[in-house]
Amino acid sequence: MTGADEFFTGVGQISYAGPDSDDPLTFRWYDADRVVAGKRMEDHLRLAVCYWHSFVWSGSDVFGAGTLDRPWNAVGDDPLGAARQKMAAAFEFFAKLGTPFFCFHDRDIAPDGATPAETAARLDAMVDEAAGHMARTGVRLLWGTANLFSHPRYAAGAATNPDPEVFAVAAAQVAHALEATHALGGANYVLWGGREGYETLLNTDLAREEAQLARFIHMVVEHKHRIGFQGTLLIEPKPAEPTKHQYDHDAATVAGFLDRHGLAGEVRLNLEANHATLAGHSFHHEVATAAAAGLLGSIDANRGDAQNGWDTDQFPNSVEECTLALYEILSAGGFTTGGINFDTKLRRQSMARDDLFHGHIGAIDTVARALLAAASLVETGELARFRHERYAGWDGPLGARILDGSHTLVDLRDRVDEDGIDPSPRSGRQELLEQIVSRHIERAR
Ligand SMILES: [Mn+2]
Repeated sequence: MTGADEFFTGVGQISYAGPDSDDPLTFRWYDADRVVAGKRMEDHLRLAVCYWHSFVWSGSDVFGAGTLDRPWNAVGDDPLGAARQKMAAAFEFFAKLGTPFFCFHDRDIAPDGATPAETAARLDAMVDEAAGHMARTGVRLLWGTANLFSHPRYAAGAATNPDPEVFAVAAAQVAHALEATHALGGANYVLWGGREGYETLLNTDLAREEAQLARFIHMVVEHKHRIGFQGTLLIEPKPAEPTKHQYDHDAATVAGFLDRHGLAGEVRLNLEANHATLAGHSFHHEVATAAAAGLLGSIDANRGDAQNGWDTDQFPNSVEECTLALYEILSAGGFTTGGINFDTKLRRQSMARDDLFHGHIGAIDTVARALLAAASLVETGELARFRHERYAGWDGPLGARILDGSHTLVDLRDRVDEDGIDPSPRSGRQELLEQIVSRHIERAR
């Protein structure tokens, strides 16, 4: 986009300039075509920009009004015109940044209408508009989702609402959002239950709400197959905020929920760094837990602030944290349909138009550098070798007979007595392993 319609004036195409570049509007580490561990960097990372924080959020917080320069938020009497203006700026940004994907909620791209029919027609119109921009720029859809938390009807949840009529409206909305995602060739569809939880147990029937949520997700699975959507369904865990407690608390909780309700094999996880910290976990823990359960789907890269407990959604800047997450992802075979979505927002005082570029460029270079370190850790196999040797006993006859069920407690008592089993403790080597990670990060070029 050029000329009068250009929104991010003064910023051109962002390109790779190498680690020694001093120009903040270049990539120092993200070199899309560079082959790392057998794949182009772009194909490993599958980077996406999120529509909501970047183009919808005005910079408002609970204490004050919007601060960001988002002229389309002054909707006036032409809400679709404003939505088109916002979308043009969004695709200008995606194209200049050079990220291959974007993500959206239905209400990010198309505003609510006065009636359900008008709301649906607006979404259809904006899906057509998006298809045009995608064809023009080559930007693809990593995932779509439905906003089931902003409208007042969802104050007590969507699928877990005490009123089945709210469930019905949410179901209609998700059917349409899934169809929109399918129409745009989305690689995944995400379910984030922003208000699927409770504020107080005094008015909450936990058993009913869990059954409702399971039924809702089964309906989404059914609809996915009915319309032939080939992408992956993902649940995004978060423990709290805005609710006091959210049912999709963390990766392990969702894994148990999926098993309990016969949904394993149909749904995987979209893991967010800041949601991990809200749950009292490291991001590394959440990614490793999902990988161990075979539920790794996609990630939302961001960070919180160590000095408060909020979901601040800041741009990631820790190469170490991202290296550990990417190490688990690469060790599990890498992303299939998933990728790295920057679920990130500017600070409220970052109100210059090019601040959105600075936030994303820093984040992209952080994950690119982490990819180099993680690939190097995987290629040399140093960590994997330690882990393999640590469990080597389980590959021997004793370990095998324990795991295949042929030994009982009594058999093991006999073995201990007769064979004189008397194991000695061995070093877990944590500090040494931490040094190995540091070395690979330092040397990643
Ligand atoms: Mn967040």
